[in-house]
Amino acid sequence: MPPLLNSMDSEQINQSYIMTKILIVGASGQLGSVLTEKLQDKYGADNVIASDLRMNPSFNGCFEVLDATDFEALQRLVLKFGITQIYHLAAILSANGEKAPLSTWDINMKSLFNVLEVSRLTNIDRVFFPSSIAVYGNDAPKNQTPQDYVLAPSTVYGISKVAGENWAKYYHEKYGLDIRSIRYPGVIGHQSLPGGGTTDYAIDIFHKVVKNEVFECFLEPTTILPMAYMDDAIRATIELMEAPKENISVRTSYNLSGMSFSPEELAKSIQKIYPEFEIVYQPDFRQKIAESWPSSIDDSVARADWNWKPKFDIDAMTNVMIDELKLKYT
Ligand code: AKB
Repeated sequence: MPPLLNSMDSEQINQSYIMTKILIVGASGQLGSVLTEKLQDKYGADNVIASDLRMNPSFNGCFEVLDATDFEALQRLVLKFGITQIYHLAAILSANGEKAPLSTWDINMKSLFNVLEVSRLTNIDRVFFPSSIAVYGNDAPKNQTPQDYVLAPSTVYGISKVAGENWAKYYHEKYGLDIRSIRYPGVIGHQSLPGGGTTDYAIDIFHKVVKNEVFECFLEPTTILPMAYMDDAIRATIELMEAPKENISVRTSYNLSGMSFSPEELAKSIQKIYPEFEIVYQPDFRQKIAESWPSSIDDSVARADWNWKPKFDIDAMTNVMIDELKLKYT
């Protein structure tokens, strides 16, 4: 017989945690790997099913190989585990997407359609779909880009995110699917490596710093982009997913801001700790992508709807990144 809970314990147990079974699609990626651990801590390792294209031998917990472009395979997994929530994180990012535009569109859209349809057919409670600052294009105001400005992206990744946001809204309005989304800025973390984005330089730079190497930056020194520290990005994702339904006024995707900086400003922040650190600039095709994106984002709607507030600024983020990566490399 299970031990009896005292009244305090039973009050503390949130019924929805007990009933929740989460599937993470793209769990080995930059965000997925960190989010998976956070959700395991919160909901229990048995209630979180991580999935990705290839087996992850070092993974602790329940892992399933899944190609999210395969509708039947996705549906089988959802039914097998009695999934109630899906976090769909798999996508080809901005820089890699420009190397293969048509297959990027196919992969990003097919996997999203499969998640939407399986969610509708199996009555999934809640879905998370990541969008990006890449939904904005050259014509949008660079500073404090508003939530509701016209979306005219310049990359295939951005085009797939705009389409995805509209499909999310459509599934919400037509079928009542509770799908929620954030337009992520560049996310910077020490736990995982980035995978083919334009903001990747802001992670790569820290690996070079702690290895005492010169960093060759693929963006111009003064190109300012919106960024967020990983802890803030993960907290935002979970706070949005746990917010009461009636608070969610945006069914496309929420603007989200952490901090904004240029490569030059990041180098200066690093040089406060490593004065000898050297950066050189060798801009490539990613410069044009970065130039088409906002420099800073107006996230006042997220702040008003679900109390979003970032905790990390550039120096706080630099300190943690260097401390954590020093541990990793020594
Ligand atoms: C990318 O650079 O493509 C991503 C993003 C901002 O969506 N990190």
